[in-house]
Amino acid sequence: MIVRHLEDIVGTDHDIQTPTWNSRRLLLKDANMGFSMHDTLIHAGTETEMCYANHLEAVYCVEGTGSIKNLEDGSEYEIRPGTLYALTNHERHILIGKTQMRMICVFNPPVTGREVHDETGAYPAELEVST
Ligand code: 9YT
Repeated sequence: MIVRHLEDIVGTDHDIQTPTWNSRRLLLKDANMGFSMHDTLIHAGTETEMCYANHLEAVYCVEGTGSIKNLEDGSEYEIRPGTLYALTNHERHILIGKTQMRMICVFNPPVTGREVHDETGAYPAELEVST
């Protein structure tokens, strides 16, 4: 069994910072759960374009407001606490934080740790972990 608290992650190398988001990686590939789980902050007033070519991702909003635009068909959805979106077909999308949004993110396959988006908006299929 694994028991962790967000406080154990904040400020460590499992707290990944980018200009538009900050991902606190609670559970990674090395936990052998088949998924990873992150507590992510999307910064207020930002837009992030992403396309997870190598992963499926489900995202559940617990704080803040914003929207998601599906660039495959142009559809746009409001996000508020209680909203879930699941990228079932690796959709290219833009995530817009109106206020700071706190999102619980689950990735399948799990990320290994340090991933940030590459120039295509994806994470690599697998990133080597240095121990
Ligand atoms: C919600 C979202 O896609 N944010 C970008 C970061 C990513 N979810 C992560 O690595 O936690």
